[in-house]
Amino acid sequence: MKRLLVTLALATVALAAAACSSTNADSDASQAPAAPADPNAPTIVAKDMQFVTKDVRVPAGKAFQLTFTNNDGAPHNVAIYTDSSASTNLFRGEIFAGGTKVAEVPALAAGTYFFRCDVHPDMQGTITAG
Ligand SMILES: [Cu+2]
Repeated sequence: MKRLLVTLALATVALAAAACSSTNADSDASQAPAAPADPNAPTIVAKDMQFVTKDVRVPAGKAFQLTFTNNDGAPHNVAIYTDSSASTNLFRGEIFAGGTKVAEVPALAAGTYFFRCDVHPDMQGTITAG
């Protein structure tokens, strides 16, 4: 009797685990890319004259591929500066309207940086390298 209970308990755990993992797989596939899965290849999205992605994390001291998707008909880019004064530029992405482009961004030392659209400086976000 005791053995049967243990078996039942194990089976229940296994079923729960299976249900859990399949749920996770479904939600991963359907959810919006709020947080990029791969920090080495972050994605920034612009829509309705603002960045949908306002916080980006990248590895420190390592060049990374930045995917920029512009869902607007208006031209945007992603330009990275040391801080919000935008006086020292570290990377300037191509300005384009409607579409996706991938750019290679040079390594950033650990810290927090500022990014904006150079065409519309009110479009802003933060990049954290760590
Ligand atoms: Cu813009």
